[in-house]
Amino acid sequence: MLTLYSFPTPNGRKASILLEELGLTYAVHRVDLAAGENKRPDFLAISPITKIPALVEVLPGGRVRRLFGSGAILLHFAERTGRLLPEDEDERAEAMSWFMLGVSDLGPTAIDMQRFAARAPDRIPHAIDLYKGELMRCYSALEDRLGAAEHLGGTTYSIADIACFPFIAAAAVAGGGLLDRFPHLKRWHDAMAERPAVRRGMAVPDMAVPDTAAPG
Ligand SMILES: N[C@@H](CCC(=O)N[C@@H](CS)C(=O)NCC(=O)O)C(=O)O
Repeated sequence: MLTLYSFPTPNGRKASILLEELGLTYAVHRVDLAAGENKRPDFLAISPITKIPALVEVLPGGRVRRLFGSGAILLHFAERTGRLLPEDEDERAEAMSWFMLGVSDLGPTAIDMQRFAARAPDRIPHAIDLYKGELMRCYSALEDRLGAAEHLGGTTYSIADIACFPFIAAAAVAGGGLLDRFPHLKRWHDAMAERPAVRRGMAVPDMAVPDTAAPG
């Protein structure tokens, strides 16, 4: 029995895209970040950093396993199922590199950019310029890679693609013409957005209400 703890954010959507791609059955518990539900002691026991996504699995015999952070969730299930990571060692190394870029560069930079550009009480031009520049580095790297390969890992669709897609999708709808400026990123984004599991996974956090099961 799997329960995903999530909220409609790019990191939240990564985990549900993964679970949908793997066809796993799971329940979804909405942790309302706006209401501070992530700071409650019951959630702290699942996610020590009090961030979503997190996941709880009740194993046979009643033992409980937790996973917190989109990176850990994606990697754990890719390894466990033997899916969504290339078999070829070179391609796997490439996929791992882009997976980490999604988790440790693209995601945190996009979140910090949002914090300084849209939510900071004072406008700090240096911080905004810094994060804008860092985001451009991520987009340019992705653009170059996707000009050379179909998927981030190479020929195989993988957790590297899942780790990056929700942040690119969010930037695409935020305006600014991101996808007009990066044609290879647009080709990849549009192909990802067409995948049925990606569509379902992107929508899951929006549909989840406390203690309800996800469809499928
Ligand atoms: N390293 C984590 C970061 C997760 C993260 O930043 N989650 C955000 C939502 S996208 C969150 O829960 N924020 C609540 C908070 O900062 O209090 C991951 O990759 O999942």
